[in-house]
Amino acid sequence: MAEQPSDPNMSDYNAGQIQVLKGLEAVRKRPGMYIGSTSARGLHHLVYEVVDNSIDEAMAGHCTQVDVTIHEDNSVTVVDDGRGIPVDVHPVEKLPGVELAMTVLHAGGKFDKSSYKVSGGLHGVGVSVVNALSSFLEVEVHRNGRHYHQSYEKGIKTKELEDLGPAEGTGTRVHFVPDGEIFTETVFNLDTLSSRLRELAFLNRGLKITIRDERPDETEEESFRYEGGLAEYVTYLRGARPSVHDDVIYFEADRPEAEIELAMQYDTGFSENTHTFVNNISTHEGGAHLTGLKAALTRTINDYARRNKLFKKSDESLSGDDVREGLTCVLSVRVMEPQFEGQTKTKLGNSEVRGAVETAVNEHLAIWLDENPKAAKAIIEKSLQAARARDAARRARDLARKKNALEGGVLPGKLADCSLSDASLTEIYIVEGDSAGGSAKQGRDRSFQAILPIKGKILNVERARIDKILANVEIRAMITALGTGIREDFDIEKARYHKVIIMTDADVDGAHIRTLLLTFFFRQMRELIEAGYIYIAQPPLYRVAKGKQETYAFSESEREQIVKRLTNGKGEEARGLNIQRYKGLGEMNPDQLWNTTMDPDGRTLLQVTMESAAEADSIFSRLMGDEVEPRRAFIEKNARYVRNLDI
Ligand code: 0RA
Repeated sequence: MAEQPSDPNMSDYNAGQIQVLKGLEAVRKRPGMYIGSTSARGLHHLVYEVVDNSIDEAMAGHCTQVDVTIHEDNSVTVVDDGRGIPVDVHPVEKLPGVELAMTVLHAGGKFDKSSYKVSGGLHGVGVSVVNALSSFLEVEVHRNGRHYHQSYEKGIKTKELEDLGPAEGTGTRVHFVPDGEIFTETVFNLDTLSSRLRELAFLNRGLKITIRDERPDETEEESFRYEGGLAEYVTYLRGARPSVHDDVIYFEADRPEAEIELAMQYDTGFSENTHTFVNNISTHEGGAHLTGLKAALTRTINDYARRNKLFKKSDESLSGDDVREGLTCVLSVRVMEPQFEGQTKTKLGNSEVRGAVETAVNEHLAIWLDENPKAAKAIIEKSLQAARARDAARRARDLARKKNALEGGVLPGKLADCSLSDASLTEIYIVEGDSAGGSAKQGRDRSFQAILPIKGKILNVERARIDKILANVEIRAMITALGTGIREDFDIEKARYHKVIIMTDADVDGAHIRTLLLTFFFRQMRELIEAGYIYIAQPPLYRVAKGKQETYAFSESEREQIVKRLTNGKGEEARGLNIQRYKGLGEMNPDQLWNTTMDPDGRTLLQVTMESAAEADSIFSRLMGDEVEPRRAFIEKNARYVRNLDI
């Protein structure tokens, strides 16, 4: 393209016209910069660009109908009944307005500053870009009672603006052939165009948009016109999902920062369907307007529920996700100078719009809820259900995550494992306290006996929910050591030991800890009890020594018998008799612990059985409660669930 004023064909071009040519040349050199791509997407964008101009005319209140036609040759015509592009000669540029619009980048906005025009992103680059990327373009204007015509090739005019004679009404017709040298794809997709045009019709209440496809085999015409605007859009988007309330919530608000239009309706589904638009452009990435909407929704719905006593508990509240579950919502704002940001330039940056939307939604939604108490109640109930489901789901997720972590295979650091790996031969002692654990580690037969010390107090979790129980380090160590997993994931085949021996102090605290452990096994590893893998160690209560001779008593009556025997009936006061009461396992040295409690040849183990799962369940359930008495009763009756084994 020649740019030199000395070029004979260009000699009458002024500086402005050289600028025009440079501009159009830039568009053809880097079309992607202006329309995003030269593939099908960019191709369709040409149509949107032309239609946008007609829509601008409609938004300004001067246009009622836009007709789009795809011709046989894959060229497109867009006709509107707006005011028509001005044709009078511009005083400075000395060219007709329509010619400036067709050749000067971003010329559109220069005509009319008072309307909402799109800018930024790929929109609003102007019809001149379409012109530059078309091998042929003709524009016709009905205005001033006359019919005007002008044509171009690759953005360069091939005819001066011509007056073709008298005409009725006003409007603009643009017919263009996308340049095959620019586009890798030159075939239009009817569905693609239809869905954008339908969207535009919903967004511009009452505007009629038609699309006709004249290509062979595809001849089809569709017409979109929605008197209900966004409200109808919401009904359309909701589709077959049953609604929670009959009427679509709808309002418009005029604010200095933005014109706001919102429509929404809840359905019985679980997904959120929110679409936001700025000046008819879909803002996929959201932005200020969406932020304002979300804040207002959460606040207004919570306020309403609280004011109308629809929460059961005083501290109950609904999260943003709760109040958006099953919501179909379209928010459309019109902003004078929109700032489009984000990866795809579909995020509204204008921060002042946030507050405008938030205030408007707070106000109008509160009024709507007050005026529609039945619908409001249904909406709150739906949100409360969402809240409960979300809570349950979160617990299940946490549980699953924790279970995964427990199956990780890294054995707890406190576990002193045995060397044999055949589970049918091995046993694990779960020992109360680190000091007893130390003695047990020293006294054990390390070939088949593993020791896991646990801190008793931390196990005080009988009334906690499973998520809390599983957050307990001691419990986690135990699950990992046993290797079976818990609950639905429990697998007895993975048990790393076939004897799990609870070894606690022979006092009330010890009994308590034993109860807690049994509760845990019953709830989380019931099959372990059913398989008979759970045992209770029986450490002695007394050591009765006479000289070098030492005997152990496991009960009061046993102690009495021993004392009688060693003193020939004289009783405890007899000299030379040393009676020690064990207050804890820790008081025994490793040898004593081995001899009395751990050596399979000398120990007594009680096997935990379940007379019936139902009965055990009821006992454990009572133990889960706040009352102390049933818990104490259980501890006393514990022996009912165990029977002597090794004797
Ligand atoms: C600028 C000013 C006026 C109309 C338009 C542009 C206009 C542009 C297009 C593009 C396609 N269809 C269009 N319709 C109108 C109005 C000038 C006036 O009458 O005051």
